[in-house]
Amino acid sequence: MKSKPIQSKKVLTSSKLSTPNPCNWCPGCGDFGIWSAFRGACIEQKWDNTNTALVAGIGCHGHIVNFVKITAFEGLHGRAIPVASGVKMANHRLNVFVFTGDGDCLSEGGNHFVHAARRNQNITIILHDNALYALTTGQASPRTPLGQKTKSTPQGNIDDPLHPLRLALASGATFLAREYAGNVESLKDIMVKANAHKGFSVIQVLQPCVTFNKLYTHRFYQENTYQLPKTYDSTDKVAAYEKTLEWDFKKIPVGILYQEQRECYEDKFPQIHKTPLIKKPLRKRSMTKLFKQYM
Ligand SMILES: Cc1ncc(C[n+]2csc(CCOP(=O)(O)OP(=O)(O)O)c2C)c(N)n1
Ligand code: SF4
Repeated sequence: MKSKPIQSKKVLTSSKLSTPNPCNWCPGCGDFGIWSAFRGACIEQKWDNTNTALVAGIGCHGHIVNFVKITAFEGLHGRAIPVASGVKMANHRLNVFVFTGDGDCLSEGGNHFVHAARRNQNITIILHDNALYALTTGQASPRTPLGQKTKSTPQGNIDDPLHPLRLALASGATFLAREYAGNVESLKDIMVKANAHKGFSVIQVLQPCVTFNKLYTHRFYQENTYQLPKTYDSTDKVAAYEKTLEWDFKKIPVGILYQEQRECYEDKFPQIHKTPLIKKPLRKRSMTKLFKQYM
């Protein structure tokens, strides 16, 4: 494909990215780390309104788009990925980021996650994984561990949790990473690499919900995560699968788990290779003939 991502010529500063909206996350929420990392990446890479679009789901995570001055769409619960796919296909030169929660992405939006991965849609998913539904005050999500007591599981969760990177790998995603929200610099670097990767990129961010999740706390992640060693081969699919199993042993690897070069969805549409869809002239067409076939 010939067209390249649009490069902003302007110098981007922190104040240019700010919005007047007051931040409404609880003090200490892991979402602050994700916000800082993303702002840092925007400044470093000059991501702004001219070259980037954000899509968010519904939940505490989704508020992030109110605090970054870049064109954004906060969609229906679970439907962020199809909206982002549409944005990307309309203008594939944009950097497209999806901010989604573990409930939003894996429960209500689970089917979209699987199929966008299968198609290798060229977008970046930033999965705010707090292992429960936070905005609705702490019910179990697909990430809630077995046995954990929540508002909706007062006697302990009877379901096994879903592992998003394992699911994404099996579905065809081509960039998989995980980072703790408190490692802001490293998370920023991963966001930059995920966006540079041409294909479906998933970053599972370990995001403590300090109000409702008393198990997966900042301390838990500080004590139970480790950086993948430099010798780790991120092109080895079997090794990546094995890494996704390590959570079960309470040792949580962070870093880039997997990268693969594979044709992405937009590459399969020669009609948009030279010119993005939004730049194409609109042609007036009569639909009467088409409708008559169904009458
Ligand atoms: C179709 C639909 N179902 C349920 C809801 C209610 N609802 C709003 S936010 C939310 C939970 C969000 O949890 P998650 O996606 O994990 O995000 P978090 O709040 O934890 O960041 C739910 C169930 C809704 N708005 N729409
Ligand atoms: S409820 Fe949890 S996820 Fe939501 S803002 Fe508060 S700490 Fe963050």
